[in-house]
Amino acid sequence: MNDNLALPVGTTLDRFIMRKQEEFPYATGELSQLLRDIALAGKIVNREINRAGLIGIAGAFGQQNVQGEEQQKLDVIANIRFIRALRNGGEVCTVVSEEEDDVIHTGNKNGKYIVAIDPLDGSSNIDVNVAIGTIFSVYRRVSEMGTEGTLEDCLQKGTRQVAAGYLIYGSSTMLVYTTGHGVNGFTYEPSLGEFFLSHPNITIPKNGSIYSCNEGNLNSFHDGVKNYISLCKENNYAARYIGSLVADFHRNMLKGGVYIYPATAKAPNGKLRLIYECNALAFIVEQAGGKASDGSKRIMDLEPTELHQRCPLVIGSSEMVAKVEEYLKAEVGINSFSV
Ligand code: AHM
Ligand code: MG
Repeated sequence: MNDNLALPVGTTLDRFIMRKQEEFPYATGELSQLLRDIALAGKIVNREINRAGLIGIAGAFGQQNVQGEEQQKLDVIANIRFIRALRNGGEVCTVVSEEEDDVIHTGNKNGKYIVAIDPLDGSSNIDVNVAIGTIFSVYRRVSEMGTEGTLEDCLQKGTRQVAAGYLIYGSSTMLVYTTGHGVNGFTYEPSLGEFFLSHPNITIPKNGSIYSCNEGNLNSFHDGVKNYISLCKENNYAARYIGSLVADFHRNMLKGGVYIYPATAKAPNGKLRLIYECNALAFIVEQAGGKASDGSKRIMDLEPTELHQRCPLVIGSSEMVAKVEEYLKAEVGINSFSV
């Protein structure tokens, strides 16, 4: 699965992408360029985040997105930066973004790819200096070249992703991505303006002792989830919940653990979005040897029916995810956490 054993820690992202492309004789370089475009926008967003408190771009924007969530100024800025980079790059015909009601056509009718993106995830943590992230998925279009992308292009199953990744703006900034040949992580060196390979061939431990969920919602979880959380407590697992999906996911992938966002009374289908949050992380976790489920079904097998569709998410170490599924199955009459 992993094929970059020859590339040492410290390799720049650009060189890494170029070397990967050389391994595919018929590759045209467009996906490579697309990944570079995302990395460039990520550097710009990283800069904006780091100085947000100084230049008046912290705080609420004063509008809600299509999902009725309060937009932060940085949500809006990140959305503009990523869309601009993808438009200028030319490889992408259509973008689906958490911050936009409808699809965005870039004008690149000969672009081969569709990108689904959450430009800045973890909005509630933006103003308080806690890690936040960007999540993205890349699909090959199924519609005719030379036309605008279609809804069908954007509603492909997670199994059809050709690449997925995230940026985490944390104690350091990292880009982690997969093109289906393992997962690699790059750390940003701000004084040089470069991402360097720091975490080659990431694998997630099969089991772990960290569980991450918003336990404030416990009363409205299904019994299966409640029982699993009791098991975690009996085993003295560590409860770790940042409230930024990327950050919680990243920690659990490196250390071993499970992240759970089940159905709740407030969010009967879960809170997280299938197309630009769950599928991307599902692709990454599977490439790292882990598992992602909605409580009974594999996330990447779910059929998307709408752009901003939500689904419950259980993701992380394979044995822990399997255990949550087992506990949910034991609940009479419930095959998934959706209600
Ligand atoms: P966002 O895309 O509006 O930032 O919402 C997604 C975030 C995730 O990053 C995080 O895991 C979750 O929402 C936290 O939700 P809650 O505050 O309900 O625990
Ligand atoms: Mg989000």
